[in-house]
Amino acid sequence: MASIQQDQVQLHVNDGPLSPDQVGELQPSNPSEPMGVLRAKYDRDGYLFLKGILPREEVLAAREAYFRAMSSTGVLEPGTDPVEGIFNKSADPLDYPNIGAGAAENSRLGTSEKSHNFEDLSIQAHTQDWYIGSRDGKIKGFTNNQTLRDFVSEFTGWDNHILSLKRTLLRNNCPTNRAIGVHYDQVFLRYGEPTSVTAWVPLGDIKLDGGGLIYLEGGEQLGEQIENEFSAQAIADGMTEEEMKYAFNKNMMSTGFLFEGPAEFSRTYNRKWLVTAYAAGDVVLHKPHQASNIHASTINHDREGRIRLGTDLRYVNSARKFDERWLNHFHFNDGL
Ligand SMILES: O=C(O)CCC(=O)C(=O)O
Ligand SMILES: [Fe+2]
Repeated sequence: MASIQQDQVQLHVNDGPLSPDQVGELQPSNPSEPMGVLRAKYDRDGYLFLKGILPREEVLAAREAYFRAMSSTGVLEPGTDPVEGIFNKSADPLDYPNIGAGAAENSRLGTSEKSHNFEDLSIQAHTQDWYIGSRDGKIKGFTNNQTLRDFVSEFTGWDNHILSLKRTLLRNNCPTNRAIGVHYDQVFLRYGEPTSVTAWVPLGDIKLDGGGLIYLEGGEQLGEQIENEFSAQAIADGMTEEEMKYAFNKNMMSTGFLFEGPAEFSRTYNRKWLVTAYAAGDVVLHKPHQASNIHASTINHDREGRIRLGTDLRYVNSARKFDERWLNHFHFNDGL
């Protein structure tokens, strides 16, 4: 992508730098385009990058609430405004791990006492009023965002059957920390039909090198190829067909990821990673199945030390079979 080379922005993933020929551009859509057009793009690309679908102020208010709640951990640079989410220059990023970035069965990533405190607080954030709303209904809560819910309900045609899953993940990518590996979401939602919709919501602006999500270009045939490789392996392992259906993990990393390193993955399968800068208010909808969507994240190298915060909200059709393990808030060792 020309602009990336001109700007000399080097993108980094878990296994090193991405070279310019491994990178393409994620295509934006305007939420006011006709639904038919948007649905066709989602079916073709496996993602729909909706620019500015949410009010910027609402997203920034959520960012601010999150960092206010986390500030006692020392994660923020002293004297900076919490909404900026600037990482403390004198802190060690390893004391501030990115929950959900790859520990087996969502166990802790951190090893220090500081990191455990940070992880505990990051988990508590998932049940705070600003995020899930207050019991008395006075505070609506970011995850109950009506604009997004209405959009997904119309977009999918699920209408009143739309259900937003309680299990979500607020992901705090501090500069240089490990990012999420190569995966598709159905692995974690496999007790349901592969029709859920993930809404990946950046909570704040994310520069190109600020640790945003990246999507693999044209996964269609690749998904099939990977599936066939899995099946061959499963048969070689002596699995029955029923075991095979649920045992994706046996053929993958213990974490459920396809691969830890996006750079090598792109070289092996000769596919580009589609990248972009994100603004507060943008949302990417993506499909859960490997035949249509494989994604990962870059490592945060924001020059101002801005922490990348995002959340994944998931929607399902409650009239169909969905993965009920997602009806509880995220907690460590929840087996997902
Ligand atoms: O925010 C991230 O790093 C990962 C998000 C993700 O994989 C998802 O929303 O499905
Ligand atoms: Fe994902």
